[in-house]
Amino acid sequence: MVSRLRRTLLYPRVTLGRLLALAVILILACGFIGFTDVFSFPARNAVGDKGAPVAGAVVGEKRGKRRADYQVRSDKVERDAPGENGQGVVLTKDEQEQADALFKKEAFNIIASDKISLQRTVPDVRDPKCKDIEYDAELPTASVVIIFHNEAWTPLLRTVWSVINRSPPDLLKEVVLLDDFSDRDGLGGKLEKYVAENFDTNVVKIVRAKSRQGLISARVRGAEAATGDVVIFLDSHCEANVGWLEPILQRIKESPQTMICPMIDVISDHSLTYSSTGHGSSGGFWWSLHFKWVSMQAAENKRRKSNVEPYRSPTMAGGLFAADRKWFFEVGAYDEGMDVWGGENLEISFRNWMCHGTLEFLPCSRVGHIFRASHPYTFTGRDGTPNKDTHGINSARLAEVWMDGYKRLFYLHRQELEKKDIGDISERKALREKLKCHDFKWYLDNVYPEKFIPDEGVQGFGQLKNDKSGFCLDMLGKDEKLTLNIGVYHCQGKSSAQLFSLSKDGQLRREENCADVTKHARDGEVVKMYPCHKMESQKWTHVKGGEMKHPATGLCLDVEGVSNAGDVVVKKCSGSDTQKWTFDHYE
Ligand code: UD2
Ligand code: MN
Repeated sequence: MVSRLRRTLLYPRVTLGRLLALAVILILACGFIGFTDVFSFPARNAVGDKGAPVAGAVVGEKRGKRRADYQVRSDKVERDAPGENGQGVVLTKDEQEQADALFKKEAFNIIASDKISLQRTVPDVRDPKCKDIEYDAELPTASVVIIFHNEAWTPLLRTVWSVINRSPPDLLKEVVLLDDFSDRDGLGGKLEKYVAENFDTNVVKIVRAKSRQGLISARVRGAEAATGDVVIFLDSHCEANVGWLEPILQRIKESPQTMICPMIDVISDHSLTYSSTGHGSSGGFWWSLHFKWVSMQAAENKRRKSNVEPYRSPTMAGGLFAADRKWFFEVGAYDEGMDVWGGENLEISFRNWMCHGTLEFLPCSRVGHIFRASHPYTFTGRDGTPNKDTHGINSARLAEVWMDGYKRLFYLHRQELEKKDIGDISERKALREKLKCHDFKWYLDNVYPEKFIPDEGVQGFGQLKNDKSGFCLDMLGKDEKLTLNIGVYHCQGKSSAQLFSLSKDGQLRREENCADVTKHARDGEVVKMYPCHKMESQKWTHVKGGEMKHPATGLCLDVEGVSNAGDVVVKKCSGSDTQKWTFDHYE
């Protein structure tokens, strides 16, 4: 193509066709240069010669459309520097020892992080179709609120740089760095100096809380300081990917009561490798009110025409989401009676759904997050209580305000909280009244019909007892995220470890896992819990006081020869007393 064009230009044999072609090329070229800023787009939010844009933000602005491909790359970072393109960092033996020693305090590999440029690039892990989507040139503006308490320097600044370098300047109103009363070295004057030297301080603003707020109130302080149309919250150890912002703003422009979560990619806490979380994950919860990743709801999967479309999620993980700023406050911001950490993610999810909003995950918007196994800060409450169970108390507040009768399922897991002082919740109850929100049953029926309710619409539930031995089925305190054997234990009364249900379609199950026996099982085989599916290895038949039979193998649940805290087995059905079972409740 190029050589043909050159030949044409060098040896012009003027024909009408060629003249016309040349005219079209000229018009297109002028339009392109005139309508876009590809060659002149400065890194407007950064000060000085910090970077060069590699792609234009506004493509064909005159046509009112743009693509999500804005990215500034620092001239000063070598392409093969440690961690570039989201690679992990390999440490020397000495460095690794240092990192290991610091891991407990920092909860991640700070030595690896410190070796990586604050402006490293990350792999564009979006579905390629995302790059073809056109967004409006005119979009609402964003305030990105990054809250932090004693965050390490490099993850914090890398979060800021990733936002600055990968957000079109015309859409990024500001970055609010909300310091939740940190007392770590470097986060005071040094941070101010760094921000002043490296960013436009009209864009990157530091706001300091005067006392420790906890992450929930800290976010509200951040949103109060924000002035953009849309407020986007990020944890202080994130990396925004290419094109992360445009889809969020487009969706909120179309639907201001929708809260939006970008896909949360994983930055390894050990190597700092950036990797894609894959596709189709959605937010759920355990009845203990811990957040849980689940697969996309079947109805959403069916409804969507393309896998780059946004999809509805029953809940969010909490840290990374966007809302129309006015709507965020209208729908009640957060429950500021919640302290330090935990529970607010499910609270805002239930509340937004129940009070006439929606919640969506956006496959084309991706932000990495360092998932840490512990917290690099104390859990001292605002009332001075050290090591406060803030997740428990915050969750009890949410259960009391939003879950109606279903709070019974939470208290089954957290009996000790039922009588605990959880503070005043009258304001939150008044909010629910004022907004005329739906009830929790509406939420379960309409937003999360896939959520299993252990004591509704089942054949039987409660403890499953064998009278002969006095044993009940029991998970024996094992981690149910792992596949494991079902045990038996002396019946304990009301205990979440002994709560089982027999569903209408014959699953002997807990919240997520079902009792499973393979068809090759032999007499005396143990029974395992696996994620529920509808296949025959997980089907059981039972009548009150009788056997619990697994028709696919013809075997029956049995405690013969099993001792306390041992594993329950399946044996040839014999009608023996060790094969007779009774639930507390039958429907
Ligand atoms: C997850 C969320 C987190 C929050 C939490 C439940 C993601 C990726 N993260 O835990 O945002 O919703 O669940 O509460 O979904 N911080 C303060 N003040 C404090 C404590 C923490 O400002 O008193 C900051 C902290 O510096 C960080 C953010 O809050 O930027 C979240 O804390 P985290 O990263 O320890 O929480 P995480 O990711 O384990
Ligand atoms: Mn986090």
